[in-house]
Amino acid sequence: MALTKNKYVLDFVAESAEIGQPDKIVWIDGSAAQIKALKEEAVKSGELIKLNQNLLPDCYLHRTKVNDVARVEDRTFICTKNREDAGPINYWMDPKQAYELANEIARGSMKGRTMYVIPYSMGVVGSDFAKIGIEVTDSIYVVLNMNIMTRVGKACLDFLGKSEDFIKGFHAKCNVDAEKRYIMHFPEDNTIISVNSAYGGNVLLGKKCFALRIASYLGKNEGWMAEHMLILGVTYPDGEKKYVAAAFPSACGKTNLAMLIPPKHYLDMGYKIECVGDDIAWIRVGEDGRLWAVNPENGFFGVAPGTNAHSNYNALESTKRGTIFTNVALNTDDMTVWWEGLSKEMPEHCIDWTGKPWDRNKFDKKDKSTCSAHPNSRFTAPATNCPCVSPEFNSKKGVPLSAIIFGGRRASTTPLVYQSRDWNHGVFIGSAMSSETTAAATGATGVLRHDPMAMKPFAGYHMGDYFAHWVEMGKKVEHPPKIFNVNWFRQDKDGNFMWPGFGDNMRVLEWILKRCDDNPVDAVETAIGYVPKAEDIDISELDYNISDNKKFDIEALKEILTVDTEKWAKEAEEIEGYYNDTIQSRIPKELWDCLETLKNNCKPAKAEKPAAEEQPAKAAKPATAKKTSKKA
Ligand code: OXD
Ligand code: MN
Repeated sequence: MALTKNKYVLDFVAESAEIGQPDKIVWIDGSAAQIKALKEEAVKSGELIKLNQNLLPDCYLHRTKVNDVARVEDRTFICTKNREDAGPINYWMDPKQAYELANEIARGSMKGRTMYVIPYSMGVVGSDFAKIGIEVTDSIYVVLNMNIMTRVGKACLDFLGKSEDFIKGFHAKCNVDAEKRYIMHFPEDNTIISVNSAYGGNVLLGKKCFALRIASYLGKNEGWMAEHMLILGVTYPDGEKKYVAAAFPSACGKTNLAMLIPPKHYLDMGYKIECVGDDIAWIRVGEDGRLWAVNPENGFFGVAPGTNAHSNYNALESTKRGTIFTNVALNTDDMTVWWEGLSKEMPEHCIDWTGKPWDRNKFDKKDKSTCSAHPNSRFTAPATNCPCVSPEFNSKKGVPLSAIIFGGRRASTTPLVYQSRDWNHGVFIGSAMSSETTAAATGATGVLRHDPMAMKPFAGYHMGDYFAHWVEMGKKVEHPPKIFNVNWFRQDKDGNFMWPGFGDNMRVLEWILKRCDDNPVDAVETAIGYVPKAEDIDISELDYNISDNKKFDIEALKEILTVDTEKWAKEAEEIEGYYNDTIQSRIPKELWDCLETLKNNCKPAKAEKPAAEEQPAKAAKPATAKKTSKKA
């Protein structure tokens, strides 16, 4: 029975049913009884495998088809009336043509199946940030995952009332035919259509499709921001709390940073990290002139491989109950799950992610095809399971941001951390981000590509307009957060990671937040921005072997803080090429000015000048075209 009288919702459901032609329509009220019954049905049909309920209560395993394991960026479309508005780095399709194509593919595909109607809210139901979505789908897996990742049920419809203001999402699994797979967004119609996939990022329509692509478009028009960012809180020994948002590309450690456990001596002093979100931030200007952020999601859709008690204890704990695992291995000895990196010991009897017996003796860590779990295998876990979930997780007004951090995987060039000179320079740094690709999307991994603000796959409109929106937001915020860039992935000449990462990133976070104080710690002004003095990063009790014969020490720290102006001159050229050849138009003048400053700062004559007196560089100092390059 329909859970609402809202005419617009009823019309959307009726139109969807006309296309899909399901045997049955079931409205999801989100009640425990309904969810339990759906899990039982999915176990019966083989869509879910019930795991050991003593060791992993209410946990299940799901396997996707082997052709359907990641986001498909080349089949993801922004369908705007005007092609230019989708911009040069989104795939575009004419909306009329897109609707026709999708309808033709989906027509009759739900025959013999049930169509579920999921009313959900991104953000705490009833808060100023919250937005309602209705997803129809013929997949129980989608219903169960959406029930973890979003706030689902009748309360969302009650909040919506008679309004037309909701995002329509139509998902039909069809035959999971990769050649007919389309993820289509119609930002001008508040509509999303996804056909022929059952992989999370393509079908949990509240996540990437709504909370990033459609929301970024809404944010531009309504004066707020939807970003691919984690949000974390740092509690100081005296109880003070500060919040940070950080944008890293997919599978580059957002979940790890969001839940980090500080090194022991920080814990002993009383420092604590709390997780508000691990993937998406919706950000608005608060009445106090600061930026306030919420995590619109309700769970974590985290990458499993590499997650263990050392790399991310809190994430692992979050998966211990009420979790759906996708494409990990099944340990048949005790009906638990396993993935590469979970433990040193590999299970003796295991079914791999494709459903075949796995022989640990054939495992070769250099050959991904020998892995038991898919490199992009996932866990969908409720946020409230997380031992360090922030008390502000359900806050209706969000948390105020002191800092925004950008970062990517860069083997060289980019130092461990640096700070922008001001907001616009920070926007420039975000716009110029590049990172090595990962298994989160189909295609080659480890290839360096531009990923501005980690939003390349997620900005629902022209990237030049998106940069301009950032610049505009800067004008609206009286007390903007400071903007930083980090790189945990610098390598030595033998390819060893030079920074330990994980919990030790706390040391960098501490410096970042000190730079946000009224009396910030000093920094060195370089060609690219403010870099820490090595002695200002706390490396006490840091015990890390870069390689068998090299331990991490202050010299190694100095090395990863180095700004090589020759390399940066090349980087500036590269950024200019990206602006001109890829983004092409609509890039705001403020960013061109920053690029010009970078180019000037890296000119050999200037770079070779003897370093001038060091500046007690106040973060709030207005941007100057200062040309000296100093080493930390
Ligand atoms: C994700 C992604 O799943 O970015 O969060 O791909
Ligand atoms: Mn993501």
